[in-house]
Amino acid sequence: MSTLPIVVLISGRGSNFKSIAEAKLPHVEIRAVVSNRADAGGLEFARSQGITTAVLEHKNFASREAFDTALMAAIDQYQPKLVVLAGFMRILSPVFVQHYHGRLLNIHPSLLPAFKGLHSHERALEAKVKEHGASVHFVTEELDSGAVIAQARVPVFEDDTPDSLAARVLVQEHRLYPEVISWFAQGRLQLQETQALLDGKPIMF
Ligand code: NHR
Ligand code: GAR
Repeated sequence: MSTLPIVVLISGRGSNFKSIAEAKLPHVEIRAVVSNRADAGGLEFARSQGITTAVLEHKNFASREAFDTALMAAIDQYQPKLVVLAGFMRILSPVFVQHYHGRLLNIHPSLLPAFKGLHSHERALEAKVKEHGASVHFVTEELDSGAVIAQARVPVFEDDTPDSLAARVLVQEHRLYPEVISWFAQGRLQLQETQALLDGKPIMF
């Protein structure tokens, strides 16, 4: 099997990036980690592992499109076959999403289609749901609305706070994301129209 070169995009702590790196997935090579914030904690871990890092601060660009164009150029230097959003906090414009069509993944901390967008844990608690979790999906133009590939579920407890719930979900994220990336590396995962396929069969949620 040939090796899958990937680029990981982060904005902060980078624990999902770390879980992917530490999984030491066969046939996956992390070519670079790119952050839109110079102070993202995940950058230090990358440097400690000898993984190439790049920082592109969105605040230095005049528009979202200008930032996204520079981000594409930065990513494409590494010629990834897959781009992984791991706690990346900037909405991406249509040209970016189309450029990486079928090879751009995100992990979102909710059971999609519930609680798209920011502050999903707070909103899950406000809605008094009994179950919450995380979803890995192909990224499409509409925020958090691309085909769902896999989900992990956790119970919600009466005394949960957004932080306690986020911590329970995060444990599952760290298990889920490396597994999905390994499927992609094995050539088992595809986006066909608006549907995710695993081993050629539709993944239903
Ligand atoms: N871009 C597209 N086109 N489609 C998706 O599905 C995307 C995306 C970019 C990021 C991650 C997403 C999440 O998992 C993601 C999915 C940022 C925001 C946001 O509102 C919302 C969702 C996600 C990421 N960002 C603000 C913005 O103006 C900035 C917030 C900040 O900097 O703290 O871009 O939840
Ligand atoms: C994770 O819970 C991830 O699902 C979520 O932010 C956290 C990032 O943690 N992503 C988003 O909310 C995207 N908008 P990490 O930096 O430690 O991986």
